[in-house]
Amino acid sequence: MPDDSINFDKERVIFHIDLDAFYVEVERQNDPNLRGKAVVIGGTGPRGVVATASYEARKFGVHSAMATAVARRLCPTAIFMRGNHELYRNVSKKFMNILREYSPNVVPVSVDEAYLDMTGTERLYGEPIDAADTIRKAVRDALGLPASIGIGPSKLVAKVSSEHAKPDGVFQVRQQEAEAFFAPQPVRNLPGIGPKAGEALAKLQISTLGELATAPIGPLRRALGPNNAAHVQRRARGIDNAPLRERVKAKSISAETTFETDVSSRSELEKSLKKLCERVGTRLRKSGQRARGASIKLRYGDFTTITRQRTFQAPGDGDQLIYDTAHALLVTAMRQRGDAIRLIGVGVSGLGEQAAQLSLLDQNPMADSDTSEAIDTIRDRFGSESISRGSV
Ligand code: DCP
Ligand code: MG
Repeated sequence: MPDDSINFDKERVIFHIDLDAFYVEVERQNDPNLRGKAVVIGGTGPRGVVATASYEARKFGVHSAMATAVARRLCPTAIFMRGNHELYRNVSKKFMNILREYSPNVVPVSVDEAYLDMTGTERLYGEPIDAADTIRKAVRDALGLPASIGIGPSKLVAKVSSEHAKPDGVFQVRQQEAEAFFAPQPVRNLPGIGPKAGEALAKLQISTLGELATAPIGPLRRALGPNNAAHVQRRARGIDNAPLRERVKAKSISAETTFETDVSSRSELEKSLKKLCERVGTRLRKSGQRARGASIKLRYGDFTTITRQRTFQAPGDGDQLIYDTAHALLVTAMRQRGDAIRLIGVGVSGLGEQAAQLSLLDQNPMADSDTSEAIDTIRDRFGSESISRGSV
């Protein structure tokens, strides 16, 4: 079937389900005092970053990935707390298992988000809207968590619809409605259009999906890449024939920056390193995985490139852990060669959910201490394994 031919009669029924303010709602299950209040979860130290905020806090402009210090300024009355990632991962597993009772084809995409193929389930669950309410109720009854569901003929339309379903709702868009539904939305609402693509499009005076859909292809090719432009333009019209299951879980996650002019100042390099570590850490936690180690990449002014990596004492997903490891690697590398740097990158590898086997040890408050026996136990159990398996 050519990419943009649509068969309206045989529309698929795809659900995109996403839990509302996931970390916050899990915390509210444990502590009802948090209900109805502005709650911000994330790093609470001076370098902390917001993982998520309750909808009450979002009204003040607080959002994911913002510095916690900024969030405190915007919403000083909010309750700030560090998260319990182990708990969220366990809840996430239960959530996915509930979904599997309703469709044999469930594709988790992050800790609190999945696609379900509900095509042909009408006889079992009725109209898609009713099936969605049944699933939302099942999640609410079992876990106490609010969920939103977008329904569409494709993953793309379902995903964009679920944003409109939030919070705690259902929103359905059929294929013949998709183009009109997409047209007025800002380009950044299209999954795959990040800050860079958004900026490139703004330079072409393209701010909505309707404008993107009808823009001349030449400049778009230059802005989005020659192979990408036509594909993005079809998606901007709400056309997506991608199968449900296509993404392989990443084995590593990395981010890098090229400086406009080469940098040799340590403090400036540390600043960039910190940002990169947070970006990588966010993506890692969203994937619901942990890493066994971190690496850095440095390219010098003469284009020679080095990479250095180190295994964590125990698998983890914290920004601080990634930063501390990457920073130690940077300091060592700079001692070996102090030349100005053109590009700096950070990565995490050895990703897996198996790392969560550490749960019991994790809850040991001693596990934070380098000298604790718990850490030694972890080293014994996981140190050699991580070496023999390499990146899983
Ligand atoms: N998360 C994170 N860092 C980010 C984004 C998210 O640690 N930059 C974590 C916290 C979130 C969870 O992932 O609770 C799920 O991410 P969502 O984007 O689905 O955000 P929420 O579920 O919190 O809110 P909502 O989906 O209602 O917008
Ligand atoms: Mg969510």
